[in-house]
Amino acid sequence: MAIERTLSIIKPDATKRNLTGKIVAKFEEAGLRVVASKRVQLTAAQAGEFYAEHKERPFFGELVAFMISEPVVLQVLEGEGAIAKNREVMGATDPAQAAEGTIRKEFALSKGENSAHGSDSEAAAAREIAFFFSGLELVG
Ligand code: RTP
Ligand code: MG
Repeated sequence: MAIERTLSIIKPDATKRNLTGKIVAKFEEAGLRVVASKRVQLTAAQAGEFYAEHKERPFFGELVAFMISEPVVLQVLEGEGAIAKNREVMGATDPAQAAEGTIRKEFALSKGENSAHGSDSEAAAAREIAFFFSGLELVG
């Protein structure tokens, strides 16, 4: 399988509860490597543009408000099949549906406050990495 890069966000519910290290450890244990990392406070405009695909969904306003409620940790993860692997380690969107041992099963509070984001395709990964990081910030 090819070496890929994917965008991960440790969401406000997790940064607020000081779970950043525990979440990064799950990715590292799965063979993913952190090749870029920064902690930022998103603006509503940035969060809205990032999640633009969900603009018409009923939870969009709530999602943007949540994503700007505390700082987030933005990371680029690299590894074999990193896009799918990241999503496997995160687990299903709704923690009630997430498999044992996944980030969302262990840490998520609800379907909305679900601790982590991961790009869902190669195209999304390319767009999302470029949205938050410049080439100079990516150190393989
Ligand atoms: P993400 O994009 O954050 O990695 O999550 P995902 O692919 O598993 O889920 P997606 O369908 O893309 O939804 C994006 C985020 O919106 C929030 N959400 N809330 N209240 C709700 O019914 C609901 N549904 C989705 C979650 O934070 C979800 O991760
Ligand atoms: Mg998604």
